[in-house]
Amino acid sequence: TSNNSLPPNNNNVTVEDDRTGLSIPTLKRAIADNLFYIQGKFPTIATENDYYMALAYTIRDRMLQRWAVTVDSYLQSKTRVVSYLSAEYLLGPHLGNNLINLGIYDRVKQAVEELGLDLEHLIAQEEEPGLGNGGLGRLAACYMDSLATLEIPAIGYGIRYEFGIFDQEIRDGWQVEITDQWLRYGNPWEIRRPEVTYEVKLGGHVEHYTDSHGHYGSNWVPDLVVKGVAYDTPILGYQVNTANTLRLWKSEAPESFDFQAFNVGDYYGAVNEKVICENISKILYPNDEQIQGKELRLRQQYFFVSCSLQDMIALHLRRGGKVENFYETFVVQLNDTHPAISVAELMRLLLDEHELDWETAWDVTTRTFAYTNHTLLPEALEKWNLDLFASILPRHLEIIYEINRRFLDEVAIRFPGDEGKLWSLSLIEEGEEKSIRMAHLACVGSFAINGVAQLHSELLKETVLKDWYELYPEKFSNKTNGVTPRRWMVLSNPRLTELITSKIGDGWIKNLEELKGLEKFADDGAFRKQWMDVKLAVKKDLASQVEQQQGIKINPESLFDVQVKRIHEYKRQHLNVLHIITLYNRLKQHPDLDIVPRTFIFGGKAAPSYHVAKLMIKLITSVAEVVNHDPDVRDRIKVVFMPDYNVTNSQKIYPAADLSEQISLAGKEASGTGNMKFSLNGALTIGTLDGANVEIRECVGEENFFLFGLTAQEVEQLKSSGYNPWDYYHDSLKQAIDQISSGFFSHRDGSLFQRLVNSLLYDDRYLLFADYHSYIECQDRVAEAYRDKDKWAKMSILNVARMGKFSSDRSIKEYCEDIWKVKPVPVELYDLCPDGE
Ligand code: Z15
Repeated sequence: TSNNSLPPNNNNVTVEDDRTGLSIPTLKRAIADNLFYIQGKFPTIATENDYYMALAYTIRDRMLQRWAVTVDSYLQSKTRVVSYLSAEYLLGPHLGNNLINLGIYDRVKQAVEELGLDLEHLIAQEEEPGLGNGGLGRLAACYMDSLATLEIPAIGYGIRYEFGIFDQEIRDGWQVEITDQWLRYGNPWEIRRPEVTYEVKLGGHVEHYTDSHGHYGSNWVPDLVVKGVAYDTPILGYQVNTANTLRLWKSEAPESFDFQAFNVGDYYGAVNEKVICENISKILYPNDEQIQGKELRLRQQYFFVSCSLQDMIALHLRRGGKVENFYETFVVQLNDTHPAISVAELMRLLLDEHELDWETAWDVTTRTFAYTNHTLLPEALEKWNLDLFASILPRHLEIIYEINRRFLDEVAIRFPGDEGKLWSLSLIEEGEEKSIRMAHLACVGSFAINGVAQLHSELLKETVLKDWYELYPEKFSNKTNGVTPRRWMVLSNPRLTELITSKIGDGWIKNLEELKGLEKFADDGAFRKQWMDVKLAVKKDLASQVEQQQGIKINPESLFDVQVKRIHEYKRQHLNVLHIITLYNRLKQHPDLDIVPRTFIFGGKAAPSYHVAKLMIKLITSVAEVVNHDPDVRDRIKVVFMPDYNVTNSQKIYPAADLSEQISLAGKEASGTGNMKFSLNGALTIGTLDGANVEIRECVGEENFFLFGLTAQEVEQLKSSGYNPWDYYHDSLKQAIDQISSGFFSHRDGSLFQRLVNSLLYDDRYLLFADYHSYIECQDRVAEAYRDKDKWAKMSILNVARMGKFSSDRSIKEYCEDIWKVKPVPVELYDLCPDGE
């Protein structure tokens, strides 16, 4: 069945079902119906949000048949299901995406218009589920979209945080965090499954016993039991029947609580315990690539992992499977080490709850898991303090010790007499503070280990996982990240989508390599003109939004130079700032200098406890204030910090960019995925040879990519030969730094940015100074290139035409073939209730 064709309107159907019909009169009736029967409002008093809710339920109704049939067909079938375990899902709003994937966007737009409403306004009502921090969570969301689109049986497991990533406000140039309240007005996309619950133990101690057959057993006596309740959200594929499930766990107190408290009379104690239980899924930790080792975070990780594995085992048994064949039903992908406790938890479930012997349990476990590493930053590698770990997961500590003992025995045989190997591979880090190395647990328990871009995967094997690669080379592979063209093109850039489709048809939406077909239009003058017209129209949209929201007038004809991503020293937003100051100083020195007008756009959140990152935001806004108001600049440069960068806002930003800033220090950004979204929307990249930039450059052609900076190898060499930032501290760089530290941008307050300046002058871990000159020189080339609009148009078209590789569909196909060994299972719609009973 095609989603684009009109619903069957044959002779025996005169009135469409209000819950499934797709004709415009039916859609209108359904919206009005939901407005009254769900929101309880007449049109006269309904708010825009009421209408959004009514529309959301109308669309959900149209997904339910696909969803129920998909779930049912997986239960019936014998094929493997991919289970994606992630502590974060940065989904973005559902409504627009579901309309695209159902193929009914235009029709619903018309229906809504006929009701006197505007679809874009309604879509804008949705509060996005910000259940992630940045790239890692967004990748999980893109992968869920591709899994469904490719008709792969899959389930995503995670945590239903009550408060997602904070909302960011900028006050006096500083970041202020505001609690996210995405559930405030209810969430029409999720369904609570009160019958799908599991108990999760925490704390306490372990008792050992020998049963009547002489078998050893362990009995974990917890001091707290929490209940996980499933909340399911359908994830629809693009123009297919598959609707997979995202199952997020909410923590609650078990029912038995109130009862116990009543008996004992300890009312305060019981309520307190209830609060402790509910706290587990309350809030997302707002750090990206920065661990804090907090107890609650470990509880969160274990909580969702335990619920998910118990659920998988239950589903496997329901399919008639035997527990020792678990891996035939599920292959479990660990999204970083956040769910790595899975390895110990599956062992515990198999040993203690299902009474398998160690060898069988270990065999099942190591056939089940695969691990994706997302970072090389040492400060982001998860370690748990041993005492903390023992106090929450005493049984898992025993299991980890036993895994480690057996593993190190093997290592000792492989590398006789090599004490160093034992130290470096051990799951336990010895030293002043003992800790558990979660990446090592993930490596030992997984049959596959991958990085997220070619360079990253190579560096993994040479650095943080070197010893593991030596031991198990066959486990390692690369799976370069990708992004979904449905959200990041079709939904966010309808103008470009239409232009591209008018030339090459719409096959590219599912098969992104078809964008290649645009290459032959790159020299077509009329097409270039249309291309640049689209870009200009999109830039005007963003410009008016900026003016409306911040009162800053920006010139849509200027070069939109954009850096949006989490604020982090390794991503080097401050290098971008140094370029702005350099340009500003040139203008001050030569007021009539003919420069290419630029608008610098920044966006991104800083982890609340990451002081230097917050100071970087203050630096951007301070430089903006000076530059934007200096009459000598004559509006030739403008600097904008877009507050509250999130999925919703980003959908308006990527399409409007001319230049994409991907300027991390080589070797630090594992992949990046924003880099792909920009280039796919026709921005050119200025970037280092880092992460997926390397592959993007290979694909789009080096002549269509602005490269600068040291390579990862050169970085290593420079660091080992003793890097000294003072060697680079002269001329325009010195001038810029001295201005920052003298208070030029901070009302003569010379102390404000001192920590930031000192971190550069006396350490400069991310080699800003070493890359500065190369960056400035490259930016000058960018400006010159932008003067020739026709040439620029060609480069932009070629970027898009050659980005086919970076679809998350391609990434997922590689996971399916190389790691998961699963094939598409098309879902046929059938009536689950044939007699209507
Ligand atoms: C995160 O967003 C990423 C890695 C991490 O280890 C954590 Cl904790 C969070 C990002 C990488 O920084 C980025 O380069 C990559 O593209 C993304 O994960 C998805 O793989």
